[in-house]
Amino acid sequence: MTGRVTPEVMRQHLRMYLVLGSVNCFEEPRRIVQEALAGGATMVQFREKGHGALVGEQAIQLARRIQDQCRQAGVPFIVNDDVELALKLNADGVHIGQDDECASSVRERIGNRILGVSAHTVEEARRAILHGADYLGIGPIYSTRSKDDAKAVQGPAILRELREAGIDSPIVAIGGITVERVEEVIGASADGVAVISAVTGAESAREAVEAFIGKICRATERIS
Ligand code: FQP
Ligand code: MG
Repeated sequence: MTGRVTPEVMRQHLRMYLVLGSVNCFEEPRRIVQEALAGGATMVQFREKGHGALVGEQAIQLARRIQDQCRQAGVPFIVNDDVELALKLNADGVHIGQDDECASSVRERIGNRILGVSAHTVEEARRAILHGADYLGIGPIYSTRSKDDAKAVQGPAILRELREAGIDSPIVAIGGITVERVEEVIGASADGVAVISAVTGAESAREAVEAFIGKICRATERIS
């Protein structure tokens, strides 16, 4: 058995992280995923929630299809919230937030799979790492319409604050991130960006992802 993902590899996976569910898609989710993977998305999260979300067998079917696509592209497939589903599908990982099951108990259940945890403060971030998180999802950095119960907008300052507090774990920024905002977010020391609508709502998901990747590469070169 291989061990936990290393921080170096985790940072690579986080560069261009696509998060989506059927609710976010105006066309076949699998087409958007295909395009995004062709454009170079580095990780995908299945987040099937919100008004009109699929449940039961239909949700599982969609998850399986996206997982297959990820497998073929060699990109990790992460399940949001639903640890049971992640285990059933043998997903590469799980993402949980502060209102979900406790990180340490999820870590016990998922073994060496990737564990992502949402955090909004230095304290939450420290606890998440202590409890076994492989990466932190930090946001909302900007205002977003993809999450009804999103917390207050934090701005990129929270990213700098976490680093100044000595947190050097892999961090992905989420919430309202557009291509134009990549430089600011990476400059504030995120390892990557997680996006929903900037890709699912784009005319071409592939071109959107390519534009993100281009910006991320340039921004990372600048700070390293
Ligand atoms: N960061 C990320 C990630 N993914 C997420 N799903 C969240 C943050 C939000 O539990 P949570 O997690 O606060 O809300 P929800 O379950 O509604 O998504 F960085 F991984 F992209
Ligand atoms: Mg959650």
